[in-house]
Amino acid sequence: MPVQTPELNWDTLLGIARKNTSARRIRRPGQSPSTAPIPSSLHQLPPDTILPVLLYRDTNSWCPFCERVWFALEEKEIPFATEFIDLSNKPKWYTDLVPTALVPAARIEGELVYESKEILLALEERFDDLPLLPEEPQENAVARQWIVEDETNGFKEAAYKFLLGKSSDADEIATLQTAFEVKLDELEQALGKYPGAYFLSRFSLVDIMYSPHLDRLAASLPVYRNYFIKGNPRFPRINAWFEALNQRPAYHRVKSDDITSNLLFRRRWGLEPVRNLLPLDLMYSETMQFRAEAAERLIDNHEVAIADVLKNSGVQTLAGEDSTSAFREAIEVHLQLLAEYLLYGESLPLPWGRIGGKDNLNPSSAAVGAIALAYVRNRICAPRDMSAGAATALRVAIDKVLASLY
Ligand SMILES: N[C@@H](CCC(=O)N[C@@H](CS)C(=O)NCC(=O)O)C(=O)O
Repeated sequence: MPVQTPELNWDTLLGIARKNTSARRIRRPGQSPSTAPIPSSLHQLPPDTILPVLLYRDTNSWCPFCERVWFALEEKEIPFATEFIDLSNKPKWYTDLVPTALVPAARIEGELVYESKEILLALEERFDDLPLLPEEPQENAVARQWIVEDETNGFKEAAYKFLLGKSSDADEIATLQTAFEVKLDELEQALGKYPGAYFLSRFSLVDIMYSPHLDRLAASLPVYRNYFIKGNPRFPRINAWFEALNQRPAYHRVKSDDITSNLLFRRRWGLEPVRNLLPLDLMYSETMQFRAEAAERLIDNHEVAIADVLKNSGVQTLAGEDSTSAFREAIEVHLQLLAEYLLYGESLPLPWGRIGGKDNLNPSSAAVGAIALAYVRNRICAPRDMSAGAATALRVAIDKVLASLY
């Protein structure tokens, strides 16, 4: 028996999504980014409390150094507010305030601190609940040494030379790969110094220093250099470390998804992929919590999403101004189909049930819908717009709806 499609609109869809996820974000009408995450610790405070930390970070939430600070704030459950800095057009007040003019910077109980490492250590000093440095003095000294060596051990330099190097000379690339592998071998060894999967005998600032960089490298080296860290038998401890990080809720709040990283390196550094983008992790698309979060974001922000598709996807160039309202309607129908698919999954005869059968689909509406879906698939960024899990669930769902359009 065919499944009956309920009468759905944005409001009822939002209600259904919110029943299935507790993830919420703050709306920022007319600003970029259009939403901001809510720290998981905020509910612990009475409303209107002055938050102890203000984090200055990049508008696109791509900065790995900002991710370090956000990760620590979430792990330590410190309530904080975020101020976004547009790195392509930094405000004068920011360059006047922060000597390096870089992000991240933070106001910690009123005091300005900059440089991610200094911010992490300052948070540790002032908020001693949930410590991220070991108490045992010798291990504490090792931790501090490794944190300082982040600037001098050459890991990041070797990694990004290999990833971003423009050379097409195979020998040169092989030399850069070897230099990077030496650094990975050093990390592999360091991970063996203490028992357990982390750098020290428990999760610490050292893990936080490395995770944003290793995540981006593990996601993008396969695509741009055909080089794999994940699944590489040469690095069993690094792989076990990734698995251990995966168990931490704070990590899932702050991390990027693979596609965001992949697209970033193409857009920002003009890298040419040597193979397809990494396959989407279907685990996320099967988890209702992530599907519902993706749906909640899409539904709550649908006006912004529709305006963005109309303005930036190129769809407007297909016809004159007079088609705007028809285009708008086509985009809206397809985004609503997507939200329904996220919430109802395979139980809906998508997308045709929604519009009364395949024969009722106007070809121009389908064409505009396909553009809108393809655009949204690449446009969303994690964690700027939603968590990495939700972004992955959304991209998987878009592929599914797109595949049923033609
Ligand atoms: N050593 C700094 C590095 C920070 C950094 O490089 N931030 C980049 C964003 S990922 C930035 O602010 N770039 C803007 C610019 O270079 O003007 C730290 O650890 O905080």
